[in-house]
Amino acid sequence: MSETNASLTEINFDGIVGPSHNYAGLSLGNIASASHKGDPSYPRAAALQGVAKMRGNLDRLGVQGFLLPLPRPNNSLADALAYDGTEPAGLRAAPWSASSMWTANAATVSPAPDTADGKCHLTPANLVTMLHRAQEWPDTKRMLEVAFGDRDHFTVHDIAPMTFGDEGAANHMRFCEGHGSAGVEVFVYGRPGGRFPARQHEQASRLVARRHGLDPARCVFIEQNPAAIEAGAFHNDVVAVANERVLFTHAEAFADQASAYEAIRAVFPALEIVEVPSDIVTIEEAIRTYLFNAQLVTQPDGTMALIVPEECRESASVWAYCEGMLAGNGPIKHVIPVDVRQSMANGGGPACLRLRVVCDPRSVDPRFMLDDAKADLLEQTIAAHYPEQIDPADIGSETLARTVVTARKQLLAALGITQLG
Ligand code: SUG
Repeated sequence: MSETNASLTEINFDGIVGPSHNYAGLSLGNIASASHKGDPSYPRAAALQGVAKMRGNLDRLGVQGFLLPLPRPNNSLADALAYDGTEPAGLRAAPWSASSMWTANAATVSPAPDTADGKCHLTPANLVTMLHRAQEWPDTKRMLEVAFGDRDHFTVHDIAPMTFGDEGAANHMRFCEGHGSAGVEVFVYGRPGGRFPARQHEQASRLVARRHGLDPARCVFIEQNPAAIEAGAFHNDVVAVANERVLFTHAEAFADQASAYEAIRAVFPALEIVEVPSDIVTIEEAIRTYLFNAQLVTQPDGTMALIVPEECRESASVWAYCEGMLAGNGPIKHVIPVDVRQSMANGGGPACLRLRVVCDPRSVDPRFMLDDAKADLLEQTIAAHYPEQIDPADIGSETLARTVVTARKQLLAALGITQLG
């Protein structure tokens, strides 16, 4: 294996939940989104849950970043949709979506040890499959260019051409001996034609790998199991997660499970697979509880922890599996439940809420790095300015628009970020 660059660390950049967080049922194929459609949402609680998760990870890992909510309502999208009252409600809700909180879909990231020019490459995701998500990339790209503006260390690319759906890091896994050493990057794509859209296209994954300057011999392209997509795994990160040598996966994640393992092992022989069998946790229960939409992290003492949603603890089969796993001799030594229920109700677990970037923390714009004082500041600003509740009928209201715009402005002002107003 290549040498390790000790200055490189994995940083989780969590999306701060935006003040317009709501349940509009916009994501076909995402069961939580569909089943919570029309429920009242609680943006203040949602954002505070997110900050609490970040605080926990800051304590645990010593480093934590964040990305900001995007400007909402998006008036230019609203104008483009030419409302006259005949449009479906989903079209009215799209410009209000706070979906950029799920930063696992913000971009695909290839860290410096994997790339030909030794820089960290980021390609913002075009998210073309869903209208409410397709509006994100221009603002996301601008933000990535600020947060990762140091051109000696980072290259932020254009999005993939819109013909090819790209949903970013949610369909990308990286295997390595340690985060600072050269990795093997695994891209998981869906084949279209099923009941639900396959949101990650193979050619998007392949062009991202080429433009990031990855060694083709250290890239693996794997098809997602169409049955998993049918069951509601609209991204690979709903059924599998990787960290260093470890792949934690459901037995039905990939179209051909054995060949997928073989293909990764062929280029990364140290691979350790923790496979959860279907007769222990069904794919439906895995998707309902988001056991795999977990953050699998290496703690400073070298042990691995799995940060799962609280919903896992409430499921008899999932929790029994976790307890059995901890009693065994596997690589995952801790399972830590966190409360992100407001995000979960829209299909976003702990892993959806973060974008992993392996880099030298000193190369990141410090305004996007969390410390305790900034966590306090975020909490105060959220508590003072975020709406407590949004009912479906509030979407489109002038009063709510003013509240949402002001809350975001206050957040940016508190953090001293002026470029993204
Ligand atoms: O794109 N939900 C998001 C959830 C994204 C989860 N991300 C990862 N798995 N990485 C989505 O489907 C629901 C919005 C609504 O219905 O109002 C939504 O967009």
